[in-house]
Amino acid sequence: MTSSHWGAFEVDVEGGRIVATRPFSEDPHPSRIPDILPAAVHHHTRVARPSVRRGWLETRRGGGRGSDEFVELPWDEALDMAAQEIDRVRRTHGNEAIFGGSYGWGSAGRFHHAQSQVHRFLNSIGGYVASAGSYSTGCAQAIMPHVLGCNFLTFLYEYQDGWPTIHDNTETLVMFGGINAKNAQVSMGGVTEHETTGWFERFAAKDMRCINVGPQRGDAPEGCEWLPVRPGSDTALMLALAHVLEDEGLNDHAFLARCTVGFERFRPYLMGESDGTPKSPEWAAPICGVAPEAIRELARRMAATRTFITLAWSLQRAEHGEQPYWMSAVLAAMLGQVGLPGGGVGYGYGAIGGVGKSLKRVRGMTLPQLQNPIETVIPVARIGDMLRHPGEPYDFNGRRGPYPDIRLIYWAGGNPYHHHQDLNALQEAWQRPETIIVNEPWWTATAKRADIVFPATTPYEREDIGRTNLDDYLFHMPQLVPPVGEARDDYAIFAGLAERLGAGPTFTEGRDAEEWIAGLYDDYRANAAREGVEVPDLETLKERNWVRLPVREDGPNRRYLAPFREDPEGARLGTPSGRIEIFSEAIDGFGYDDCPGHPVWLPPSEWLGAAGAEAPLHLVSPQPGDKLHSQLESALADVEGARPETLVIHPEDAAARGVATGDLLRVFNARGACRARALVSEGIHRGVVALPTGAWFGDPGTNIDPDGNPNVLTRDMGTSRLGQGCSAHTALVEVARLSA
Ligand SMILES: Nc1nc2c(c(=O)[nH]1)N[C@H]1C(S)=C(S)[C@@H](COP(=O)(O)OP(=O)(O)OC[C@H]3O[C@@H](n4cnc5c(=O)[nH]c(N)nc54)[C@H](O)[C@@H]3O)O[C@H]1N2
Ligand SMILES: Nc1nc2c(c(=O)[nH]1)N[C@H]1C(S)=C(S)[C@@H](COP(=O)(O)OP(=O)(O)OC[C@H]3O[C@@H](n4cnc5c(=O)[nH]c(N)nc54)[C@H](O)[C@@H]3O)O[C@H]1N2
Ligand SMILES: [Mo]
Repeated sequence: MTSSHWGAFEVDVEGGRIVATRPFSEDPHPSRIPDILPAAVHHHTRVARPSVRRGWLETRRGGGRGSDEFVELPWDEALDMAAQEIDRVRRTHGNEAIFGGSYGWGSAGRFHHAQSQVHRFLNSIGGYVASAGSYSTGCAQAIMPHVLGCNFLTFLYEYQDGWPTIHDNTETLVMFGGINAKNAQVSMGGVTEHETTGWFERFAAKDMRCINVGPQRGDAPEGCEWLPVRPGSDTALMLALAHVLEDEGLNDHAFLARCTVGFERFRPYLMGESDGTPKSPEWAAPICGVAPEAIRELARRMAATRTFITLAWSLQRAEHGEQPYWMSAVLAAMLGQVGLPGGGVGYGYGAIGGVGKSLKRVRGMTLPQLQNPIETVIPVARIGDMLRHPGEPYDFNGRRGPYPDIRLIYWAGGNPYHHHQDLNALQEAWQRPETIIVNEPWWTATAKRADIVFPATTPYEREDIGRTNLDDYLFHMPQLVPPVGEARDDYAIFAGLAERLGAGPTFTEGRDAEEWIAGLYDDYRANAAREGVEVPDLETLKERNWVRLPVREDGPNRRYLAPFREDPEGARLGTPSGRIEIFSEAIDGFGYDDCPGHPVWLPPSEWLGAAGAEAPLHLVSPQPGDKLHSQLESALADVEGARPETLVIHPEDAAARGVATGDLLRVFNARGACRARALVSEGIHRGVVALPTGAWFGDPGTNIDPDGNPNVLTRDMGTSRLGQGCSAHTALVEVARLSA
């Protein structure tokens, strides 16, 4: 038995190979993702030995990444070479020239957490340029503290209502972007009991009205109502709902006066007094594609019942993603239910399986990362800009500063050629640094575009502990099979480099992996005891393989907005005013035209309202249902008919292009092109197409990405100067049938 980001599963091993996986008995709705695992772990695309790109080996130059062949070297030689190069760069240019942001999910397991390992290593040798935020919620992490006054991730995981509270209290659940059981399959660090589907069965049984507001019917479980809206237009719809509340006297002015600031600065915009455009249902209808009467009916319903508004993270993974997030809090405040059980607003239910679980938290099992002497940090999704514009200033959440001049990139546990937008542009910018080093189990597009590749083990080839505060299980993850090829653990790779760079003792503290795991485990166990949670000792856990911890609690997630609602003065929020900020003096003071002092409707540069003949369809690129991002893709791509990826298209758009289900397509815009396989469906808004992420980016030199990676089409731009998040969902494309 082992744990993973997609849950726990049993593993059958024969002759040193994983031959099958089976669901964990305690999981009511196990994920099917592990089915493909045996084929992936032993796949021919595993990196067998340390490998160095021939062009770099011969010239030490950056050009040619992605097209050169690789030369395999013995470990010692490759480690010597990498250490010498890191040393050269830090001596010549300083540690400020090393980018170690190294974003990505890597794998579950606490000690062998690749990001912690690479950050600890780089800190032990003088530091690195880090990245802040995430592709998941970077924009929300910037905007929401201005509005709600607390760290967004703390709000998500500790303050929002849990499923039981929603079940017991909510009458109307309005889900912008849906609540998706497919996405709740995974959760960072593990999700043992997959609960989302079960909760929706219970919601249906008690006649909770669940409304999925978004471009795809399938974003919410069956039985939910679907209110189709155009992508990128949610803010307009929310403004119109707010307009109805104000217009019809349903706005809770008493709550606004007690618990918010700035409604009087927002109201003239809402009612059209400041710009001559009332944000009425008639105004919003052509923008979002929802009829005025349906908007009115929804607003009245929301005011008349206990209403919980939820937003998928996807809404802020788009240009001006700050606006729907901010506006949702304003709408919830106008309804006056913020802080009531099962009322108000919450974010990311269904985005990952851990959101909504009501659990007591215990700190620990985290590898200390040491201090980073380098203070330069970029917003994570701005890596392309950083490489293109060294030394040039950019704005981020009220600060302005230059991008660093990066000479060396180290990546472990992430796949930028999966996660970044406009991959053709990234590939060009990627040629600039002098050296790129990657630790990877598989020959991903990122590994193929590196200069030095170290083969890393997968979790099944090493021992670890599985735990997260978003789950109530604790796992011993035994080593199940020997390392594939000559793969080594990230810890061993970094220990080898640190030693060569004179930082061996700082990095390892004289401990091997087993000693680290035992030490981290004991600290965690002591923390748990202080919290009154009994955790078995490591030997007992090893024998039992897993335990369920007594950390479930009903409604612990009510410790922020509920007390604030009761006593706004005594339990002030962390905003400058101590209240929910409908108008933010701080944001207004930044002077950003792309994120002014209160929520506004700002049309994105690419959406159906701006569609032209060249690119008439809005592309959304959601998470894949059959895997986690680009992981396990090598084996999935082998399945007959699985690639290129499936693109969902509305029947009218398909008919206009002579496209039928199963047809091979070319999906394209000015940034690039990929292949896809058509699935014609009524479950998608007309004018919208959906192509999941996760297909591996192809080799350079093809003008059409063969397997269907949507990031050849997406736009690489910040959400705004405030959030600088990833704008993956803002893209227009055209689709055509490919012959044969
Ligand atoms: N168009 C579009 N793009 C998106 C998104 C979108 O919605 N649309 N979503 C974005 C989001 S939210 C995210 S989080 C990102 C995800 O992007 P990533 O997190 O970068 O994607 P993964 O495929 O999970 O990459 C993890 C990599 O780590 C490797 N790995 C696994 N275990 C280990 C290990 O132990 N050691 C080492 N060294 N490597 C290991 C895996 O093989 C894999 O290549 O994508 C973003 N990109
Ligand atoms: N199986 C699986 N699950 C995953 C992942 C995975 O790779 N595989 N990745 C995980 C990660 S890292 C993250 S961050 C989360 C992401 O969780 P989310 O951000 O919630 O998920 P997405 O799949 O990007 O988007 C969900 C839906 O939002 C809709 N949508 C897109 N744009 C808009 C819009 O403008 N308005 C509205 N109303 N709807 C819109 C799309 O139809 C899409 O299907 O998922 C996690 N879960
Ligand atoms: Mo994410």
